[in-house]
Amino acid sequence: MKRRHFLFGFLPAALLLTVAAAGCSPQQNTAGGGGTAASPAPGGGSLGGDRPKIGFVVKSATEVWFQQEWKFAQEAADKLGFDLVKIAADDADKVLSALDNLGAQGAKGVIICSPDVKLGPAIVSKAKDNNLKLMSVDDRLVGADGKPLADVPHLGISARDIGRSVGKAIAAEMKKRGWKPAEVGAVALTIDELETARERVGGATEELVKAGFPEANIYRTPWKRHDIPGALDAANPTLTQHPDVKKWVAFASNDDGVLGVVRATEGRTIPASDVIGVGINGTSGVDDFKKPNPTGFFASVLLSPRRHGYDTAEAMYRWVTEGKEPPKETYTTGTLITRENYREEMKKEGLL
Ligand code: FCA
Repeated sequence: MKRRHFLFGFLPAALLLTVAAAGCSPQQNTAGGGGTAASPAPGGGSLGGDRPKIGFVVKSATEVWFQQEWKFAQEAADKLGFDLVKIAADDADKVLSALDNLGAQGAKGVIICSPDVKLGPAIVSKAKDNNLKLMSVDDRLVGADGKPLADVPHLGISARDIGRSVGKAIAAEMKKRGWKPAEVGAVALTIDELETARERVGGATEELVKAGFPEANIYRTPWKRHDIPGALDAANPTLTQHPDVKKWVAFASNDDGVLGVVRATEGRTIPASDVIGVGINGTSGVDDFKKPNPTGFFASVLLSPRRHGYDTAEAMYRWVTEGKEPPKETYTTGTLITRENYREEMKKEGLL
């Protein structure tokens, strides 16, 4: 799939983001793309009365990553001429009723990042009942046996490789700061039920150990509520249990996890210079880079919400209008960003 560059700032997406940023609890939300005020289709696509409708269901409307994904999906809708229905669904009931709701609105397809990938078979059957073509983004749906649903087209990240670059970045920075691995503790926030998270944390662990980090000093800590406060709460007991450790590194499946750990170290007045946190996404970690003084959030692997939002929406549009099915698997890559290079890298992605 091709990379595309467009102008930003379409009003519906902006309005939606304002609602999400104001702390609107995740719920069905058809503001933005689903409106009937059909905007022109500058890039061609279907003109006239029958614009196709496509749903984009995400597990969290408050996580910046998903706001960005929606924003780029909306760009595809505006450019190609279809209506995008954005729905946040943070539990099984909301996911299933979102699919019924889309069916009732006459939507033709849906892209989903489910709050629980084990809902896979239920999602497939609901989509079928509602005549919705289905593809997954970010988190791959699994069947009752825990194996990926290979028939559902999926676009995700190259999780193991991206995790490896997190581990390498931490190891390189430790070396630069002259830290002795034996004196350092690692908080690794885990979501073991989610393959992409397992792979990311697994890749980072693998590289750290390869670089000489003692495996026994990697404290795997389950991350139950997948937001920054949830990560802070998860990290605190781990830090408390190791009062002798003075230098910490942190990694997780995304920025929010690492930001939570970093906030926990700050709460315990561990100096930023004694913390090396490396995230994934770039979309929320960037807030720490913008602070005047460095924090313990040292780097992130910047992903492409544009590819995850725009490309999936375009692929679904082609599927419903031309019958062209998306590839079964597409995996995207990332770029390491720090305070030094984040501006130019984020500009390239249309994020600044
Ligand atoms: C998962 C994570 C998100 C983002 C996405 C690509 O869904 O929860 O933060 O990293 O994969």
